[in-house]
Parts: sequence; structure tokens; C-alpha cells
Amino acid sequence: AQQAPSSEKGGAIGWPAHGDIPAKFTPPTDRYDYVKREVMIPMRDGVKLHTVIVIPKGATNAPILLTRTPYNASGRASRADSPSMLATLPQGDEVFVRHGYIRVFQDIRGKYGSEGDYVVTRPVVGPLNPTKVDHTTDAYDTIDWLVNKANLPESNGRVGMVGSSYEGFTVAMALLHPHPALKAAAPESPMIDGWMGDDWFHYGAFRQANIGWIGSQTGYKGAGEEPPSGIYDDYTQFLRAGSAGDWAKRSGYDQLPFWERFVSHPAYDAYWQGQALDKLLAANPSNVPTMWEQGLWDQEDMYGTITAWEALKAKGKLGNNYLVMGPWRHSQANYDGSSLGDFKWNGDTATEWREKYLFPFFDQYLRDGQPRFTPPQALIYNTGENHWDKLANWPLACESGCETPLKPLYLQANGGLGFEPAASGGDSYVSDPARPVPHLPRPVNFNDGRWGAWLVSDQRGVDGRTDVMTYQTPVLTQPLRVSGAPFADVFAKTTGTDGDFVVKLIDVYPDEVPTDPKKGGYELPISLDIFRGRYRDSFAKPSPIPANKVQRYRFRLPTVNHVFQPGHRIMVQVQSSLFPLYDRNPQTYVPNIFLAKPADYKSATVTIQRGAGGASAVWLPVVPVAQPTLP
Ligand code: PG9
Repeated sequence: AQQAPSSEKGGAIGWPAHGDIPAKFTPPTDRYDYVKREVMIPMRDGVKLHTVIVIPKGATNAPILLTRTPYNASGRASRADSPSMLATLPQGDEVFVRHGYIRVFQDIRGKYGSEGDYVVTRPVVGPLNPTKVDHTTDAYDTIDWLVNKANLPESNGRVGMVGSSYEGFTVAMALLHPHPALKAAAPESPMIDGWMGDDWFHYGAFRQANIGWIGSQTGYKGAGEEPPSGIYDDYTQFLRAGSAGDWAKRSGYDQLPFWERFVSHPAYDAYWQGQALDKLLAANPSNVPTMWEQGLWDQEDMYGTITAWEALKAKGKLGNNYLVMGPWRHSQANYDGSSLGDFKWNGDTATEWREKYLFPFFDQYLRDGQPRFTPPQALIYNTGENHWDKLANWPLACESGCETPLKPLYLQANGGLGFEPAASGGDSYVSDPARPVPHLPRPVNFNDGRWGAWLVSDQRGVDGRTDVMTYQTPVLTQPLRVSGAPFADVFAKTTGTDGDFVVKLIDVYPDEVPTDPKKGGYELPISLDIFRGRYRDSFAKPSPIPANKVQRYRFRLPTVNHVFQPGHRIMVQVQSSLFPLYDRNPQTYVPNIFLAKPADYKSATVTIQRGAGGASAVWLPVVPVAQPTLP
């Protein structure tokens, strides 16, 4: 047989003695412009937290930018595997990298590389946390370690904290008892109150869009998977499942303590009230210069920033707390802010904010010799005129305490809408839990790429459904500006004994938009929310709705800074479901909707009252279009 040629060592030519993979392969990093160190930082209880430190090569006397994350510090510090620090770190960090900052990402307790027990949005030490450690102490101990020259000789001993979403929550928690070396903070769309208006519920309606996260985040210490469903259309998936509790049971969530706490605390009881970070911050206001940021179409944490900032304003702390609201989806502040969905803004608003506002705000405190920079009290994008407003105060109109009160825009007969009181009457619709109103045109898959921009989606997708009540003004001949938080004020009766109310404030584009034909007639939501009727009298103590008796549902809607232009109309839509984003209300009162049974889900006829029987309206923060803005 043809002998295979032999190598000098008596085998086949070139045969590797121990295979092609050496025991250790370390690519050289001498041409890298940074050094990456991974350390385990000890907390006061001895638990060590995995921390990734990225240092510009040759750095001395450099400031530190810290983010404490539940989403894998190593991954967060490695946008790309590159010799360049700029390419390695996330897009949002670029301006800091260009100015020689040290960047630190840390796995929070119990996640990924860190030791200890993970507790979702770990409550502060106290009635809800019997241990001696929380994110306030862990941030303190981490900063204490980082500014010790023996540990990080390259630093100047000053730290800024930044982060969005859960990472914004850990920034806000650090402010409850800040380390003296914490010189600036930027909580971006932070999780401040999970029940009232951030990730878990909105006014008691449960956000099913996030239920998969509970499995992937609390089922595993490291990267996890959401439970597979085998059904692409999440509308179908959750409808077939029944209640959110049924979905969870089928997914094995009875193994997950965090889910068990949900089921045990469906109402706004001490468990949730004790975690209201806006109240904790107001009770412990810090002097750390802080820039609170969120998106005006933030589909995940729309509540936290404005609520925390208002709470600190009420404590007289505007001297070190500034508000930023951009035309952004959740966390878009750290990416390109040129557009959202089909809407284009006046340039890359997010990069503009980071470079012209966030960075100089931080830099004046984190590096010596930098120019003083006082941001506007409120930097809020004007979404109707497409430019930033730099305002000396905020809101410009409100329910109480503002120069300008809210102005009721009444639901009128025949689908009208106007500032004049409406004639008496009612508009009825059948709300059928078997046919809930979709939050996006079906098929709806939470991971189909539409989640980020869903809040700017055209509402004509549901306009015309018999269970969506649509009211609109005549075409406007003058611009109308709204700058603050509108309130929904719905008077309604139902044949059921429970029910949800969704109210949407919408800007209707002219029938024709020559420069962008697809915008003709677009129904752009500028503010919308859902309210679970059982909580109309008390968030802590739900009560059945007395059937066929008019009840009042009054709730604050997300903040707007918008101008309805001439040629546009103002529209309000009212409906009783927003699915599968929110769980369905069975519309018959049950003690705990997570445990509702199929037979509990019943159609109900809902009547929205107008005029003397109940002056349903949306109360708007109407102000003159021209407002003084700072230079
Ligand atoms: N606040 C976001 C979130 C939390 C929980 C579930 C789903 C999303 C976030 O931290 O990304």
C-alpha cells in the first residue's frame, strides 16, 4: 500500500504532537491602546464582585466611569474584540474614552462572575432586605476599592456612575448613601418603581412582555434563555396560555422565587411600596450632581426618571438634579438618536446629548481644570417642532403647583373632541377577553424588532375596531403646545366587575404629507398608558367595580413636550386591553388575576360617559407655543 510520507519524527508529515490547540494561546496586546484587568472586589460582607477595568495605556491621574450591571460585565466591556479601546467599549462611552477615562463594569452580586446571592432589584437593607448589604453598600465598597491607589494607581480618585435601565437602578441606589469619591451620576431610564410605571406593572396591569426575562435572568447565574414557546405569534401564545400565572406555571416558574413574589404581591402593597426608589431618594437626597435621563417614547422605564426628579425637586434639590428627556426609545440615549421608527429628528440627538451635555457635566467634576458647565434645568426635546428645548423649569403646566393648570379636552358625541364641555351621553363597546386589542399589528413577537419603536407605531392598526373608542378634534388651524404630564379622566360603567382602561393621546397627521407620503393620516401616540380598574380607589387595596355604576378612573399619563401643528388633529383613543404586552383583565373580579381561571374571562359592555353623567376628558398641559428657552 502506498505508504504515507513520514515526518522526521516518524509520523505523518507535519502531524502535531499534541493536536493543533496549545495549552494556552495568548494573543499579544502590546499594540493595544488599553489594558483590561479583571479583579474580584471584596464587599463589606466578604462577597467578592467580578469587576472589569479598562485602562487607557499609560494613563495617570485618570477619572473613573463606573457601571454596575446584571447583564455580564465582561460582555458589556467588549463591544468588539479590538486593540482599540474606542471599539472595545460600548458606543455610549466613546466621548469618555476619547478623553482618557478609565471604564469599569461590574457584575452585581450573584450574577455572572460575582459571588453572593442575586435578588432582583435587591431592596435596600431594611424590612425587605434582612442582610447588611444592598446596591448602596456594594456601590460604596466598590468605589472605595477603586479609588485606593494601591488597587488602581492610574486613577485620580474620582468616580462617575452611569447606566440605563437596571444599570440606571444601580446608579440611583448608589445615591442613597454616596461614597465621597462619587462626583457625578447619570441614571438613565432607571427602574424606580416596578409596580407603578416601570418594568413590571403599569398601574397594576402586568407587563407580559417582560415575563420571559424572569426566566432568563433568574433561572441562571450567567446568560440564560427565555422559556421556548413553540408559537411565533405572542398574541396567540399568551391568549392560549390563559392568565400570566398559567403561562408561568407551564414554563416552570414555580421554581423561581422572584415569580412567586409576583404572585404573592399583585397589588401595590408594602412589598412594592418599600421599593419605591423615588421616595427613598427624596428621604435621603444626595448632593451628588445628577443628570436624570429618559426617552419620551421609552417603552420599558417611562416612569422612573421623571418621578425621581420630581421627588427631588419637591425636596428643593434642583441645584444638583437635572432632567433630560430625548425623542428616544428605551436606552437609545447611548446609541444613535437620529430617528425612532418612521420619525427623523434634528440630527443624532443622542450623540449630541452625550457629547454636549452629559460629558461636560461629568467632566467638570471628574477632571481638574475643565470648564464649568451648568446644564439647563430641563433639556426636553420638542417633538412637534423637532428641536431641543432648554428650559429653566419643568413642567410648564401641571395638576397643581404650576403657573398654568391642566386644561380638559372633553370626549364629545360622535367621536368628537373639544375643550368645550360635552353633551351628556355615553359610548359603549364590548370588550371581549378572547379578542383583546393588540399593541402592535399581528403577528406580534416581542423579539420581532418592533419592540423598541412600538410606542410610535401608527394607531390606525386598531382604529376602527369596535372595541376602540376614537375621538378627534377638527383639523387644527393654530399650533397647540402641550408641555407636562397629561391626566386621563375617564368616567365609565361596565357590565363586568373589573376592567382595564387604556388611554392614548395621539397626534394625527394631515391626510397628505407631500414630503413623506406614508405619513399621510399617521396616528402618532405621544402619550399612552393602561390603568387596572380595581385600583381606582386604592393601589394597595383593590376592589370590585360595581357593575353598571359609573366609576371614575383618573391617572397620570407619560410626560409630553409636543406641538400639534396646524393641519393636524388631536385624537384620544380609549380601549380595555393592550395585548399581549399587558395581561388580560378577566373583567370579573377575582382576588388575584395571576390565578384567574378560563371561566373568569368574560366579555363586558363598557360605556364611556360624556357630559353631566361623567365628563370624560384628557386634561392637557396646554401652554403658549413660544416659551423662553435658555441660550
Ligand atoms: N429595565 C429593563 C428590564 C428589566 C426587567 C425586565 C425587562 C427589562 C432592563 O434592565 O433592560
